[in-house]
Amino acid sequence: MASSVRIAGVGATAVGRLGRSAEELAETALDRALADAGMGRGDLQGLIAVPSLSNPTFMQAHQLATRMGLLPRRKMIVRTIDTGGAGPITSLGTARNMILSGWTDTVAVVASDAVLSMDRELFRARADDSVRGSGLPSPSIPHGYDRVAQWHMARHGVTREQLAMVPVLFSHFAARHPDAMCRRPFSVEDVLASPRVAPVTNVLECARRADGAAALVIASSSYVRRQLAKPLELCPAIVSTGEASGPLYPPAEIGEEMFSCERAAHIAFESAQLSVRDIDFFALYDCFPICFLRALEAVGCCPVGEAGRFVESAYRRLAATGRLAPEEFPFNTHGGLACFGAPWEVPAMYGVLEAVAQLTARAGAERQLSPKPRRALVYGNGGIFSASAVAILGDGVYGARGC
Ligand code: MLC
Repeated sequence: MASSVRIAGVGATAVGRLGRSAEELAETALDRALADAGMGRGDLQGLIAVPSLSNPTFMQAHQLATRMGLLPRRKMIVRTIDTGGAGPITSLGTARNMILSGWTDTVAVVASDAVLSMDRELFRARADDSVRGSGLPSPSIPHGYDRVAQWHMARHGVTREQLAMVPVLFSHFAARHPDAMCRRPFSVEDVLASPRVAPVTNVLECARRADGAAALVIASSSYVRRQLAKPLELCPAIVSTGEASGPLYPPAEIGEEMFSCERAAHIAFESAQLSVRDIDFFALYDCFPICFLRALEAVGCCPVGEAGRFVESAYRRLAATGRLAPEEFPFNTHGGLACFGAPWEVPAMYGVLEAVAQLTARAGAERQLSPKPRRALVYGNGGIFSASAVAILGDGVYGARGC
């Protein structure tokens, strides 16, 4: 059995309007991740892909594997995983399990989409259709999150301004990332003055439509030691993962039972024998501010009902000094979904890539946490709080129930 499972290589394309198909982008990202690991296509023994919205195909991972000449091959497992935006983290966990089970030594995970190059009406129709039956007005996904935001505001006293502060904080980080779509920090006033999409959701608070792809190469530590020139210290371990599910869209009566991030985080913490105090960096899914606020509470960064005030205190520090040090707010230092960019089911991969950059001290002078974090937690969310997947990366408790 493998002693630990490592992220041996990462790769991504640019993010924005790229005018290339999801398949082409996937291929580029995967080849870059393989090159980063010092591997070739011939070294892969597994491939996991998530579906794209712009070009939905039957057995997406098989499509890609066949196109890239990875099949037919005797030792190759190919799987498509659909847990929406949680897909990359579900895939990470699945890849880890495949390796720990001894099925393979190496698995690539790839996510890609081209939803900005899509016709905007077609995007809206397909996005609305993804929550068919919800009865939500169009655009249905923003309206679904908006309903939850309103519920949370009524229950916990979160203010409209506190919601708006979330993308403001992340715009400050995104402006320091060379690949992010948001190029300048914006203010609460900018957010509140941007076009209204739903009652308590404006454009600058929405996951930003984008094209892009990202890939990971995952390998057993013994494979890394044996086959790769890359030092093991530059290959963070996948310490543990956890998953849980909720309904595809909010029920008529919203209640705590529809949320699943807390359970996913609990599973990940327990199997790693770690707690939130052991985590130095967090990549928390933030397709809309309410998703980030709920995640802060679910993983234990603040007590339930306090996330609005938690964000506001970071915002007040930013407003007082004009600058946000990554150590002051060790979350989504790449900028998150609204500010970095959101090619449909790819964004949790950007969370993993930023976590890997942080854990290996490669996030650059502007975003790197100091001291270098030992462990990161990455959370992916699918649908409208419909799927939660959490991964803990970095130093693990090896030999326990972790890796
Ligand atoms: C949009 N714009 C932004 C922005 N979002 N600008 C800055 N920051 C943001 N976050 C800009 C666009 O660039 C464009 O500018 C203008 O707003 C209009 O956006 P559009 O997308 O071109 O068209 P429109 O039909 O008006 O739709 C706006 C929108 C849509 C906000 C309703 O973008 C949308 O639905 N976004 C959310 C996407 C979504 O639901 N993703 C999944 C999240 S759930 P310009 O200059 O070009 O006019 C999830 C879980 C899962 O992540 O499972 O997937």
